Amino acid sequence: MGRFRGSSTTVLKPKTTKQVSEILKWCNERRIGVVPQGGNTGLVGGSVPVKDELVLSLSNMNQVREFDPVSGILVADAGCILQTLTDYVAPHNHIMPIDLGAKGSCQIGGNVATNAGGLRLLRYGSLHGTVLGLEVVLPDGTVLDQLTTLRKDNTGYDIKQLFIGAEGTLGVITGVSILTPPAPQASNNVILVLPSFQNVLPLYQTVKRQLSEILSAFEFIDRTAYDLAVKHGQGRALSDEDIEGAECFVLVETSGGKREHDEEKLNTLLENLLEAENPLINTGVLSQNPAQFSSLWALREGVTEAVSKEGKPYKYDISVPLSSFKEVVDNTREHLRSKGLLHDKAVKHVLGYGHVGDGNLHLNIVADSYLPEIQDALEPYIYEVVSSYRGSVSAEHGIGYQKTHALHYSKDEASIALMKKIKNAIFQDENGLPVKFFIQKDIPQEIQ
Ligand code: FAD
Ligand code: 2HG
Ligand code: ZN
Repeated sequence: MGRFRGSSTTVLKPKTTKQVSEILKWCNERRIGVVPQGGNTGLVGGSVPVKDELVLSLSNMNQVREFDPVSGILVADAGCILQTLTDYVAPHNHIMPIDLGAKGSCQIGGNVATNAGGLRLLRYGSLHGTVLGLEVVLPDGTVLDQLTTLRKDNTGYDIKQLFIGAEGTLGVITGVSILTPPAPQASNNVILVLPSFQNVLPLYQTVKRQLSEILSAFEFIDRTAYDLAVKHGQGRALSDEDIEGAECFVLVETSGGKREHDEEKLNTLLENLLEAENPLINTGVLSQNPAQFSSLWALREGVTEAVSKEGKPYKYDISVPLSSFKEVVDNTREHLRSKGLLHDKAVKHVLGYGHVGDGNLHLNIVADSYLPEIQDALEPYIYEVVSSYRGSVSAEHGIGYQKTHALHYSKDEASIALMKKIKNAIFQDENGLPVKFFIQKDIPQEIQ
């Protein structure tokens, strides 16, 4: 996002876990701040230095360690790029349980560190379920070998879970063991064009009921998000006729075992939707071949890139009730308008998109430039809205540098205190005292 900038002089790119261990031990003894960096695609400023920290890049740790085609268990270095792993397991008829727009650059270690959600969570669940084991280097250089490939292991606390989503604040992930599901025999997708956001919820219920086991994604983009994706060349635009009167769009993907069966189910769904007395959709555009399948996905996956091309993005990745998605986007726009900030030289667009099935809305505000008055208008306004729904101020992107001050909107005091205790238990010096130094340059004040 080009929003955060530090003044580091050093990037280290270790090739082995032993080297990571030596680096962390050396830095820990000298109280040198370290920023673990994966593919640097994170959206909350967690992977970039903000002061003069040492950058520890995992990009040279990029080997697959083992793959068992029978169980589908993959063990890989943390620096392997997600797309590379996807390509690696594909000939064995497996897929990665996680997929996201940044797949060409993000690393599996970064995905695990952020507990990234993405486009397949609806079907395959979160990384808390699919990651079987981790190898982690603790701040003092200790290597924690939890790289098991066991499906079951109830021997005490499940310590690896602590590092999933810890964003590098507790240690550096160097290896990941992950369960890869069998590749679906058939995948289809369709973009449904909706006249009103009100229809999204009943549509989701209908689609779930009718597609049941073959439904693998249900993603939402509003009209502004669609227009920006098209403007910046993400995917192929639908025809003018198809998008006439469209307030928003839903991308539905199916993944199943038999093409004819899945196609029949999807076609029947479309027919039922279009022929209903009060149709929930204006129309549906079904992909007819692999190129169209990718092109429809690009309209959804490409929104982040389109937003960055359009201007300077303010990003809010929130969990709120599905029924409030539109209200949150519209109210934010009106709030900015009431402050006189909705014009070409300030905020150009307010848009919403996201993972309906996960209750996760991406609220993006695109500005001409980053301005303090926009920032002040957005925060704490948005966090208070989220808090009023008992939602989350970071559904899937993490806390990073950007959201540290907002943690208390989603976590109560007791939870923050417990996080602090856990952190202190890991960051002890040889006298048993918690060290006042952290592996990542900026930890929420509340848990320092
Ligand atoms: P980085 O950005 O390098 O790092 C992210 C954080 O993890 C930092 O705090 C860093 O210090 C830490 N870290 C990185 N590697 C390690 C390691 N080996 N050990 C310990 N800590 C580490 N996120 C979603 O959840 N769902 C999405 O659908 C999604 N889509 C995206 C689409 C685009 C186009 C982009 C640009 C981003 C998207 N993201 C999404 C954000 C997401 O968090 C990242 O893309 C990804 O998970 C981060 O991986 P990375 O390797 O780039 O990590
Ligand atoms: C997505 O779902 C990502 O496309 C990115 O999580 C969201 O850029 C964003 O705000
Ligand atoms: Zn997302």
